[in-house]
Amino acid sequence: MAFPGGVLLLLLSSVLAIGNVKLASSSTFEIDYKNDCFAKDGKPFRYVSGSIHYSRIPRVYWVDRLQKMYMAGLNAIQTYVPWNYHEALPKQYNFTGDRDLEHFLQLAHDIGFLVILRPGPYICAEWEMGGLPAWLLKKNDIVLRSSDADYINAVDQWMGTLLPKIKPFLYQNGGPIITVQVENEYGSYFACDYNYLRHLTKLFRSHLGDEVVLFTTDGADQGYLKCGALQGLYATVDFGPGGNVTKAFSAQRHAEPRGPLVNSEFYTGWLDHWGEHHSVVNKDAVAKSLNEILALGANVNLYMFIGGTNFGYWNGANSPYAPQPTSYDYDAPLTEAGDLTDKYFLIRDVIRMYKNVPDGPPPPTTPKFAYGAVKMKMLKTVASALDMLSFSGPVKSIYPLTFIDMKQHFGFMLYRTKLPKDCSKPTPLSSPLNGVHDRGYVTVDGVPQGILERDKCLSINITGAAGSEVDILVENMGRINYGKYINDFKGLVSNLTLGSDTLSNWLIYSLSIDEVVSKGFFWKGSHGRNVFSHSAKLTTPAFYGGSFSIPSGIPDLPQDTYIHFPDWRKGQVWINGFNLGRYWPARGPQVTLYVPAHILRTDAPNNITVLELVSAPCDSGTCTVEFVDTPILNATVSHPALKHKMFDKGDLA
Ligand code: 6GJ
Repeated sequence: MAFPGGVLLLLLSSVLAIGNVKLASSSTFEIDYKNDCFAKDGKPFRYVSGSIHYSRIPRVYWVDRLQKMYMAGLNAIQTYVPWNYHEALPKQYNFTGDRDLEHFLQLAHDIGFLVILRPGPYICAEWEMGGLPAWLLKKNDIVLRSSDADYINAVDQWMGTLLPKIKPFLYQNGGPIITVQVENEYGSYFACDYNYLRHLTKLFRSHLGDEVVLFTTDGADQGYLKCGALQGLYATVDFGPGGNVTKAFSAQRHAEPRGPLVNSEFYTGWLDHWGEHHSVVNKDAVAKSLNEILALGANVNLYMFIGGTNFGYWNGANSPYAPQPTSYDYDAPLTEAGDLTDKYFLIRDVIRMYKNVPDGPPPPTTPKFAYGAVKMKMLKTVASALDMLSFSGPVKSIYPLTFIDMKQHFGFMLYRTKLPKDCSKPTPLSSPLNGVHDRGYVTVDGVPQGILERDKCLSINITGAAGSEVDILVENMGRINYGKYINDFKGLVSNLTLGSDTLSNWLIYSLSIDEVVSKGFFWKGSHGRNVFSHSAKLTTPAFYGGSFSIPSGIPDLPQDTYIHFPDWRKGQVWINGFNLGRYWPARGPQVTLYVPAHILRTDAPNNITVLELVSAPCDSGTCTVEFVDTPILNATVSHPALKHKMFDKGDLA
């Protein structure tokens, strides 16, 4: 059959194009059900992987951490993609700087790693709302992680942006990504919506093609696999050290009678919560169970190999409400700051029994520098800075509005009303429905009265004359990342009562603190004076500032450091406008915050801004912060508020 020239050229080019795709990469990564293993380019393959979350490590340190992981003998890394880290507002995407996922994947590839990618859309991970963006809650009855039409539309839009970025990095296309996880431990979630999992499977296939191995991960129990596994997705399990490895894998075998054994999260450590003792996991127990897993020929991902940091407001929480700290050290083989530990070398020795470990030493632990004490001074109380912080002024509302109502997702919001009656005698200010999400710092005419706290303190006594100004600064401490309460609304989510009366007629101030701090506004204008509470244990929530210069003439500065808050209680800290995270030494276990060197500068003073919420040591105390070279993550914790008492006196720590 004769073809006109143009058609012939088109046919030829399409054959070549198809050929090119195949020719460009004859790489294959499959499940070999006959030999119960993975097959990479047709040969049996077992991965020994470690979890690293790029969203918790500054971009400047990605190579250092990845190289340390490579020198431990790992041949793969596993990472989550937090949706809310890349789409802060609907269709406003950010894949630059510390969020440059493609650069991270390319670095992993260049270093020689394969990649196990976990794009969610939900990821758990002790990360704010399990990675889901808070703006989903605009539909206040949305059923997250289900076939809810609004949720699915948002997921389709997000995955339609993310997955095309991922496709070129698939192993089949010459990249490092060998497997892709769908959802995350869905069997632990109440919805058990198979149509949702089916939709995700179709969605991932439509963007990534039919070759990539898609898998699920669930707790190692048939109960979890019942709702977490789905035909067409390879079921894997997760479990930590100290248990019966064979029994744990038998749960996977129930779902996958043939194919590779896979532990997708072998816990090398564990997470912390504010007010609980720092979690540590015995390195010998980790080594013993790892050895048993590898001896079975199983594939394993060590969760976490490096935990890193929940900078800013990115930490999640568990329920009953228990937020996680800024540090995600996780007692992992590499510390939050990337330091090598005994656990690292012990794990490397176990891996060396089963596969080649690169010769030579890993990159060394980075040096830490103690820049010393920095004098702080009070800049402004939150109340006196409202004109700066609340660009559009207050919203009037008879009853309180939530963060979502106010179109704010993170940080702090100020709720103001007037005392409707004389409270010259201590009068209970209460949240009968436990609606302070998550902590409310209460002042009357600027005088601190106490602190309301979700699930811990639902009532405090206040005093003041009728008509006095009642301010409640509400702090969002991080959205629940696991379980059925991840639709975690913030702010005053239900009414407050004064005595037996419901408070009403509110002025609600959305606070753009990060923007104001980054522009250095607090340093201008007059500096306020503190107001102490009648109990003299509290100070009015206020901003404090200080600056320090990196000494010249000392080689290799700036170096990493840790910031310590002697006699401060709880707050947020920024350095040169970078939101380092939350400090809460009064509650612990974390006392110091990791300061990566790249946020410091040598060409100008380094500006420190602290928002102290409970009590600052600046009228009689030291009023300094201190840069030290050793972290404190395991302070002893014992606090009355930790007994989960309701209707108890405010947390004065
Ligand atoms: C994993 O399941 C999760 O997939 N996991 C944890 N489970 C939640 C337990 C709550 C009481 S704790 C550490 C890990 C990560 O959250 C991981 O994302």
